[in-house]
Amino acid sequence: MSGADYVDIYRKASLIRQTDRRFMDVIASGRIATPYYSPAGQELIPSAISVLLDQKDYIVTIYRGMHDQIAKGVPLKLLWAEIAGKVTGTCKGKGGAMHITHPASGVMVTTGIVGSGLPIANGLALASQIDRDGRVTVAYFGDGANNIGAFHEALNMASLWKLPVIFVCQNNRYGEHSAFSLTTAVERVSDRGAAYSMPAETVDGNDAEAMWRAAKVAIDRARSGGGPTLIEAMTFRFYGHVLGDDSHYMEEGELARAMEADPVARLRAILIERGYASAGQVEAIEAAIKAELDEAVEFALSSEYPSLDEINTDIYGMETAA
Ligand SMILES: Cc1ncc(C[n+]2csc(CCOP(=O)(O)OP(=O)(O)O)c2C)c(N)n1
Repeated sequence: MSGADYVDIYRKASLIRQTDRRFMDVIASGRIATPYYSPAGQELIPSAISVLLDQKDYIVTIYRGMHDQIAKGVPLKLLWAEIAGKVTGTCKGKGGAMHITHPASGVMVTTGIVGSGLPIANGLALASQIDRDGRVTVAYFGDGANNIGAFHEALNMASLWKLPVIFVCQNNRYGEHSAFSLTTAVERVSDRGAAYSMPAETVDGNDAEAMWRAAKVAIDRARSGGGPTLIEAMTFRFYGHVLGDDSHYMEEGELARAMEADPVARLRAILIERGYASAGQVEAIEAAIKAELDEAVEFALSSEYPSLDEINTDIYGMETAA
């Protein structure tokens, strides 16, 4: 991995971190009303993967997937407007954070039903296989999904049909308020790859280079017809399950230790220590992000809500509700 790759990964991770902080501020100030599932702490996973993906490649993700969406390239203004419920958002303000969809960036669907994205990823990958369009699909999900039936069905079928799909479990050690070890019979999610004859590995998702290397192997395999890979990326979430969660169910000191080892701050230090970028260059990257963010927040807050005429359009089930 080159110094330029490090800088590209940091640029994405820093954009995600600043966006997350600003969302928490704006929500706390009452200017946007939404449940909020912060991905802080997990930034390096999709950042390292996305620098290896093409725009045409697909991802599917979950309600905690803002980092995945930003890393894949969803325009910041449209993301902010959608989460603010405005008509200028990716889904005209009617999907919200749970349903960010922006096909132009390859973000095909965001779901709130645990595990439901994996079979959808298979469908996208099957279409690519039939069309021979060279795309790969990445399915992002949490550790909670590894005990859902859809996970097992999707892995089996992807392996059998050698689909160009990569299953990325972002193992932040908790599913809502339940510890991984209390809900999962295997020690590692990657142990489950063997049951489906699927290459699988556990990596440190907070280590940019380890994540990048694992992603490269998986993407090359998928693109060359070698079929799927399961990657379990170990990480931690900094703000609990949902904003306002007091994290009472965590082990004493666990959260403080994770925050001390902040992966974004560590990557920033690596850039400077190894000379991939000077302190001034890193600060310039961060300042440019802040300016972009200021514009996106202003755009979202000053946009309109969908009109009453518009509000029922594109909404599933309105035929019966009318
Ligand atoms: C099928 C299903 N069962 C239960 C829920 C309720 N639920 C919402 S989030 C969540 C925890 C998921 O944890 P994980 O998959 O580890 O993702 P994380 O939030 O940690 O990123 C649960 C059980 C749901 N949304 N869908």
